[in-house]
Amino acid sequence: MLRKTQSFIAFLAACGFAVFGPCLSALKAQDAAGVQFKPYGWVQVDAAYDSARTSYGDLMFMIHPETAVGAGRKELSVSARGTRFGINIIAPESNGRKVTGRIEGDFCDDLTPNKYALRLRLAYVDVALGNGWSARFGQDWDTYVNFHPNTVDASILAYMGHTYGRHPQARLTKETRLGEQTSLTAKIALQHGRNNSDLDGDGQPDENASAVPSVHGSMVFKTRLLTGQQSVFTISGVYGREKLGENAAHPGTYRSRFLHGGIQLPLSERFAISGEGWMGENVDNYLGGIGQGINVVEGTEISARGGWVQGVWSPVKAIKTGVGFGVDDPEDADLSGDARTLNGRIFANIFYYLTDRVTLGLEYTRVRTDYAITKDMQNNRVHFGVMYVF
Ligand SMILES: [Ca+2]
Ligand SMILES: [Ca+2]
Ligand SMILES: [Ca+2]
Repeated sequence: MLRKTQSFIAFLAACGFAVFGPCLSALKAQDAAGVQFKPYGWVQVDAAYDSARTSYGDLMFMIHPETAVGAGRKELSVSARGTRFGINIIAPESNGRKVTGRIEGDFCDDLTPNKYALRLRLAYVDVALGNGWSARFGQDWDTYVNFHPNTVDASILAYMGHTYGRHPQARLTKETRLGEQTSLTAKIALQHGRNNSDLDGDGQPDENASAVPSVHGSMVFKTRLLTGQQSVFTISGVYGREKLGENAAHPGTYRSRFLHGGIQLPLSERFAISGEGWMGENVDNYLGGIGQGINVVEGTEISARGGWVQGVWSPVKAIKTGVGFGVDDPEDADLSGDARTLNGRIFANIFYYLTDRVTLGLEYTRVRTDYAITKDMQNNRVHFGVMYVF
């Protein structure tokens, strides 16, 4: 089994990135033990015009402050780093347990155009325990992440109201059927942080220094209300700790707390609204607080709140169009220096499904990033993307 898996991975690597799409399509494989490997993914190219430079170009989180080199200049950025591939792994039932797994990567961590480095996004095993119980171990989306906004920009409103992350974790899930179309799912997990912040500069990530995992819980209620499609209601919470050592101006243990809710509500067969809202402190691990978690000058956690709302309309099968906004608003009194005090965008987009597998997306976005001391920045953005899903 191990050798089969190794040879499969070796074959996958041998395919090469330039041709991996066609290779993977031909690779729906099954080994001698009956373990199935189902490849999936997409090829993506993005071109974004910004009237003021952003971090990070075609994958936008915020506008550069006027003190940054080249800030305020217009820019065209183009990349294929949103390209992604993954493998679903399905093992035959054994000891009455069904085991599935997933490995997925993309290239979004590398900010140098045209020579992207592969990044591990997901890698987990999931064991179905029966009666709606399941256990998952590995790196997955954070437990409070139940859905995303529909944007051309692959940052999906990061630092602008949509909180998310992928972290190593151990998660226990119980799904209870309450009716034919109604279910309640409870999830609890121990997770570890991702952003590796070392604010006291002692060489040890501050979350590692606390020597405890963060605790995540989420409840998801799904039912059919106004249409044949499912409505989703979620409520989630997080508690974690980070520790700054003697190097810091204010050594000690800092909390990370997070309360999060979401709604996905189809109002007709062709129109749906969705959104999320959250509040918390020291939530930079989850792309909240515009990436600002602890104020090391004052020795306090930075409180923040935010959210997003989007309406999506599908007038015909081949077209999906939406408008929405997202905002992340840290508490100004918790910030020091030229901190980011507000970050948000309003956007309108249209997706055209050229074929079942090829999608063209066009998005206009008006962006605003406010700074505590220097000028508040604004940006007009036009983003065009093409995606080939396999
Ligand atoms: Ca540290
Ligand atoms: Ca933090
Ligand atoms: Ca603010």
